[in-house]
Amino acid sequence: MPNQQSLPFGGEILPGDGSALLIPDFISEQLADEILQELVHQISWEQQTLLMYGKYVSEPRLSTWHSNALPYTYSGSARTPQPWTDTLASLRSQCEQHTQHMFNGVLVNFYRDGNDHLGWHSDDELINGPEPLIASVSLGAERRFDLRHRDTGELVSAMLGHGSLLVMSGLSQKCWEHRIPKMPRIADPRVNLTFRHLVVS
Ligand SMILES: O=C(O)CCC(=O)C(=O)O
Ligand SMILES: [Mn+2]
Repeated sequence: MPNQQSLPFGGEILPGDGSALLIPDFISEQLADEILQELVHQISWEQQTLLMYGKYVSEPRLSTWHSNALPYTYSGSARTPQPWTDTLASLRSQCEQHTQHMFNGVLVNFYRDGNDHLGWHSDDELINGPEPLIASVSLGAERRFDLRHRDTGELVSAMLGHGSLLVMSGLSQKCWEHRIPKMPRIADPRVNLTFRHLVVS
């Protein structure tokens, strides 16, 4: 696995087949501190159970799905939409202004410590559209984000720090998988918000 010192600090992190653009200081430290505290304490966190290889397993993190009315189904599990809070709507506007794209839902993940994680996957469900643009805001503990090319197996990693924004677009979901690996030495919590535009017919 990559040495953390050698990981890119901002800019484009993919060598091709899509884009993943990292902006490390998207939100000021003070505002990021306030939003993190609010989200950790005010969201009614849920722990999803998924059916995997015939067995029910609890996701190793907490999460919620917020949108006007659209349910979101991934790995066979439909998320009931929660309303937008003022803070989530304000973050959405900041992401919309920065990316010049509209978002109609946000999946919020709460990694309680370094044992919480997210396995290899792509956000390639049909409802995301063919080449989705996803704005991913990170707050709290810095965690490593790995990407793996589906055909070549090439690995790329970056550290996602407090207040950063990662914008994934183009072929990034079709050609690459991504994950947040376990980092058991990390004791602090992290919240990640992925703003998405679900395509409804
Ligand atoms: O926590 C992260 O940075 C990634 C979240 C993610 O990939 C997802 O919610 O689909
Ligand atoms: Mn994802």
